[in-house]
Amino acid sequence: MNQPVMGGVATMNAPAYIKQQKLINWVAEVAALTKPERIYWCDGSAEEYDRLCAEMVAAGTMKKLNEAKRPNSYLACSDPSDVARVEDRTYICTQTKEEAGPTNNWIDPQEMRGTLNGLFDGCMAGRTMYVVPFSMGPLGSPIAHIGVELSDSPYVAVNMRTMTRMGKAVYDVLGTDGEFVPAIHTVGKPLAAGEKDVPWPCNPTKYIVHFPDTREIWSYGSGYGGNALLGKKCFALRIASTMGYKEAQAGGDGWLAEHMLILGVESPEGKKHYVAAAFPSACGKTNFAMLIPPATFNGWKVTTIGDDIAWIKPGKDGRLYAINPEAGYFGVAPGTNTKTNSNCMSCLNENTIFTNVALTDDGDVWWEGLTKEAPAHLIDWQGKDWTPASGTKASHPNARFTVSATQNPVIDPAWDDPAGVPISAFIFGGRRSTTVPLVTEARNWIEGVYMAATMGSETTAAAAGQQGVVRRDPFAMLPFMGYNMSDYFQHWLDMGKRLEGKGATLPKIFCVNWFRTDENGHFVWPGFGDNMRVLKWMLERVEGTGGGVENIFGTTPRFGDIQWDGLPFTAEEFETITSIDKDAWRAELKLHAELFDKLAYHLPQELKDNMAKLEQRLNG
Ligand code: SAT
Ligand code: MN
Repeated sequence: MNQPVMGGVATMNAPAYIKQQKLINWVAEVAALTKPERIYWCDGSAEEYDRLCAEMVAAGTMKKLNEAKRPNSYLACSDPSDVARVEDRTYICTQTKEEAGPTNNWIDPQEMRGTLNGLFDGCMAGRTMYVVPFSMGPLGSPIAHIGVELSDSPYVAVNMRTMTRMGKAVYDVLGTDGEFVPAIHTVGKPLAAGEKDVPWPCNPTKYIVHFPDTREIWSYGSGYGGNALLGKKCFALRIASTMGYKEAQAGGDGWLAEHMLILGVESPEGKKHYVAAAFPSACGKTNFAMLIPPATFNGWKVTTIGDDIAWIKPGKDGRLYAINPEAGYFGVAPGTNTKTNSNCMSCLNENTIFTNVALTDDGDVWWEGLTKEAPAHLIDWQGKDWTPASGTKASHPNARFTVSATQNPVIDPAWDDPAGVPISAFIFGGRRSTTVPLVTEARNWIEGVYMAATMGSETTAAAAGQQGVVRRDPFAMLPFMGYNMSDYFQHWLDMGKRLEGKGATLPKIFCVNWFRTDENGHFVWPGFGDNMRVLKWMLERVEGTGGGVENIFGTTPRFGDIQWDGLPFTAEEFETITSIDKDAWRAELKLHAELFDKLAYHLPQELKDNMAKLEQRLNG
């Protein structure tokens, strides 16, 4: 791996199995700019993963956990300033500001290229540049796409191996002229000759930049997941959403890149449906994707296709088919335990990278919520001694695990199927302590798109910034939209219209809220496995057997429409989380109107009409 340095630029030594000259030229160009000491071409092998991890242990970036307790697992602790996505440093650089839309930071592409060329000049000095080939989606699937990330972070290389289909086989799919998304990442901390590295290099200046027209991604200054694992939010959401939209603009059916989990539900009679559900970051997507039905739901099975991102494309039969472009889970550790997500806990038994959790005295990991009582002594995520009396959190609220999907005990047999799975229902959910009822079914596609477009959620630790304030988060895509939000709404509406025109039955659309609280601020709905009760009702609605009543916004279940056995939940409690407070909704509609004002450019007329109807019903 130690290749010689020639004239300040590492030699290429591209492996013979790479047949694409365009790719090799691009790597050479980036190396000429960033000036790494050496270039390393990742092959994705287990041997390579183990070696890179061992090197990071030697460098102090990771600790090897107790092999007897947590085989082949590691703990990485980041710089305290580099713990979450940086939305205010994330840019969409389209030709015009309108194309990026009012929800994105925009800078003229030429100007941004100038800035980046300056920042990236020599940024990898003294480091290795890893060439990381990856497929988002099953290799060779008609819904999948390929990317290549160049990064000076070995942490990125090993995480990408778990999170994507990474390695040599990608080059076979690429061939001599296949397309790939070029992604460049640096921690932004060049090393001078002889300079000692720090355990988690990063830079206070950060740029997460997307050029949708050329599908390029440039990321500077952060080693944190969503900023650095460029296959994830940058490619699979921001760039991919643009790709799907442009395909429709060019006259095709187009496709959707969504911030959605995908799960399968099978009834005791063997009837199976797949649903895709969008929630903002750190609102329980991973838990929902691995849900264990209550004991009284004999014979019901929930299986996982994906926990964070869905790529969705119309099939020949007019139905929407979804794949999980990822191959692993980058989930939130705090709050995860055998009660909230026992399947996830099984995933984490081995072969896991933990980031920013606490270290126990016997070389294992701990985080808030793992056990009722904290251990008497820990090393916290910042490397300091910690006891329950410390008064601080031992793990960071956005601490994460990286684990392969194949370790999920309830992985769906079709999770890797190149054809994807047909979607029967979309679910949109936010974190709202008031106003939004437990579950509502949209009466039609337009009403559903309206619900998703006007979704609000209280902010979480997944992004830097203030937590717990309600912000509009359309489709849970606010931080991940690659183009103009109103054009995206139109893309959804058009997709529905086109498919309906072909005689297809569209997925039903539901809006949920697991997070309503009582007057003391306590969650009323038990959530987790009990969400199965809501899921079952939704599937009954899909099949046309479920009961409900129409209200101002759509259809909601009555107390008697939900299966309650095994849960002592009263009609009064149900009322607390399903009631519609007209005054609260008048205030809510004002916020919808504010959002629509902000998104006025290209805002679909259908959504304005739907809002007018809502206002009428509310005041009528
Ligand atoms: O963006 S990350 O993948 O780091 C986590 C999230 O916000 O969902
Ligand atoms: Mn996410």
